[in-house]
Amino acid sequence: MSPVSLKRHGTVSVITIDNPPVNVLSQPVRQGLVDCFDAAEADAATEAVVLICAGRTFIAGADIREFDRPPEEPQLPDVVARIEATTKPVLAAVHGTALGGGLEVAMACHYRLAHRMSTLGLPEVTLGLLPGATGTQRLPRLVGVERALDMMLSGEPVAAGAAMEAGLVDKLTGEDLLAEAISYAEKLAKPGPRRVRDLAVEPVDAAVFDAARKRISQKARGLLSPERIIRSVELATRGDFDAGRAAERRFFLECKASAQSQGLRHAFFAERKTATIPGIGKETPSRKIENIAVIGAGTMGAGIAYSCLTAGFTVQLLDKDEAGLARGATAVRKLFDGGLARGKFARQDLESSLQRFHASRDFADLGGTDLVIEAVFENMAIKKEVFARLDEVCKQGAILATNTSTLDVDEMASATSRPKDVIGLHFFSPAHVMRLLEIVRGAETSGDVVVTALDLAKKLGKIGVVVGNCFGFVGNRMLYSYGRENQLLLLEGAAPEYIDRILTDWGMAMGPNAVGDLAGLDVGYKARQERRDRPDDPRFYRIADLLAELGRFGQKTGKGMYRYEQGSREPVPDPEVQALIRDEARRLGVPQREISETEIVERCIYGLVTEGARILEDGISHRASDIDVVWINGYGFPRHRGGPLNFADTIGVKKVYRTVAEFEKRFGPEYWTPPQLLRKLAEKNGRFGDIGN
Ligand code: 3H9
Repeated sequence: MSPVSLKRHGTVSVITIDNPPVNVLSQPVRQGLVDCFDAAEADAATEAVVLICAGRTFIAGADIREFDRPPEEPQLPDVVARIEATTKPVLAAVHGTALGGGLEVAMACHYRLAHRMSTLGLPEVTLGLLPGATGTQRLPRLVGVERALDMMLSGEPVAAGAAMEAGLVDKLTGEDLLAEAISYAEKLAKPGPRRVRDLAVEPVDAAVFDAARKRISQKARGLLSPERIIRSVELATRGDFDAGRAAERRFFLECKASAQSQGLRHAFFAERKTATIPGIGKETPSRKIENIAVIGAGTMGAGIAYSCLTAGFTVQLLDKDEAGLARGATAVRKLFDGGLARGKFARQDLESSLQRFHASRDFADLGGTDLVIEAVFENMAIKKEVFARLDEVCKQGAILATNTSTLDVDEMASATSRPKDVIGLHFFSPAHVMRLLEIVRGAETSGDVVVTALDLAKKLGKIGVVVGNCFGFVGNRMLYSYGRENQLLLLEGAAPEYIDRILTDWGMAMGPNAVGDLAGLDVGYKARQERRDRPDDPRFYRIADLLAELGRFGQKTGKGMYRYEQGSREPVPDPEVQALIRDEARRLGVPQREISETEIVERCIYGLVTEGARILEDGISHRASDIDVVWINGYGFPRHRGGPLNFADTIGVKKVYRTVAEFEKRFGPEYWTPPQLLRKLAEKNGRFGDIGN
């Protein structure tokens, strides 16, 4: 049965798309639309047509899954042209979200009625695409060039009210969308069809395009689709709709075929897969969480408390130190002030959130807590003490979580009588900004605790990724390999700023040396001291350790791998560090040499890939794409490369394997022995992307 149906109500034909969950424009929908518009056109009793969707939303866009297959007829630009050509007035009735191809379909309709709570947008840029069904030509005709560029370059949807003010929507409605649409359509027979393609684009100064180009050169460095969006809109201003449409189509196909779009599409689906956990069925219940306690009122604890408060939980911040607790409470308040200033919520929401916030120094206050998140100093003995105390005071069924970034969750669980209730919730700093939550499942953590943690992530607006228990879990375990190569490259003669520039040019949000200074070199130093399986290699993180031992902790001390002028976060290369690295290399007998850009990228990024492969082999992650999600959302890995393992798939696992095998010969087997999984995949021409899906 077709997902598109036609039913006449008096003189109005209603075409309904019913393609759950989000009414994407897959081939049967496109065919159904053409058939139904043909039928409505041919029906003499029909004077106007309404296009509406069943279920929770209007059309959410083209079916992205189809982009990896050869295109099937009818194609969306033709469907859109068919809708616009209808000789009877066509009204789009929008609810939920009208996104991408969905908004393009709505713009091909002659009028648009939108539910007050709906949103409309062209998010194609987030998938490395541009609107490919005349969106780049129609939107500027409706809302003007500047607004259209903003919407398409940010990909952010706009609320129906704002869309109406901008000219994208003709009328807003309350609850009964269908009834209001029919009544509105009945009045449209007289004005008749009104086609967006016939509207003129208001002329703008060329400076508008220069400004947009400047913006993308800063924000979307090296990305193809933003530039193609700007060019398409420039063409729209020339007034020839068909020429603009043809160029847009060419650009769309170019972007769709690009590795950037493939990587971004991979990231889109990877992020939606993380909630499916092998062995935990949909029937597994979630525990009820209303009251959350955060132990440790440092920066991380305050950030976690703030995130939980803004998500509607009641939060208790606990610290044994009075002054520390006061500082934590002030930090929470400051985060709220910042949120208010940025328009994240209204003042009354702030006040009601703060009413749910309590500070305490007494563990005995935690008796009613549903979930405790421990965020104390990264030291096993201290953490075990905290867990033993929690075991005494918390009610049965409470979840006891640790925010450790590297330490053994099972060992902490062993300090309690209820290891099945213990889990790792590894937030990333700043906790209220970073979207990743690594959910560490201990050997005994029960399924419902994992499900509850995934639910919590969703409520906090984060992406929860379930990982196993090992030193550093997924993210930091891989970071060790990446950082290890950075450190070795320093000793071998590559300057910190050279390595950082090459890796940021490659797409990393920041270089590893600038990141170290931002996070604090003392933090990594202490974590390495706690590490039991630290390699017996004098070169291992030698430069970072040396700087930390000299009190050069990074930005907070004004000196680290770089130096920082008073009050500035701008890293300045420091000759002292260069001399120190040279001396240390000499002392350790490491010859310094010129190192190519390719070698830097390969050693750092293949370091990530090989550790990722080991993580899969060890069962710490059960899906390659989960590893990609961790690195994209927690470590600034370029989203358009789809994560480290997707990147390996893109360039070919065979190539990665061959290079790693060469590195084994060149640099020794200690770090570079190719994992079995990498070898096996290379032998059978396999892909990481097929693991765990
Ligand atoms: C485009 O339109 C190109 C055109 O300009 C030109 C063409 C020629 N395709 O996110 P959810 C799946 S590009 C295929 O969990 P929510 C999703 O994977 C497109 N599948 O729900 C998930 O599947 P599963 C432009 C899609 O309520 C399920 O639907 N449009 C698509 O949190 C539910 O999704 C976009 O970029 C899709 N387009 O959020 C919008 N969309 O259940 C992309 C969703 O198997 N979509 N799925 O895991 C979204 O932003 C959100 O899905 C939406 C709902 C806000 C709609």
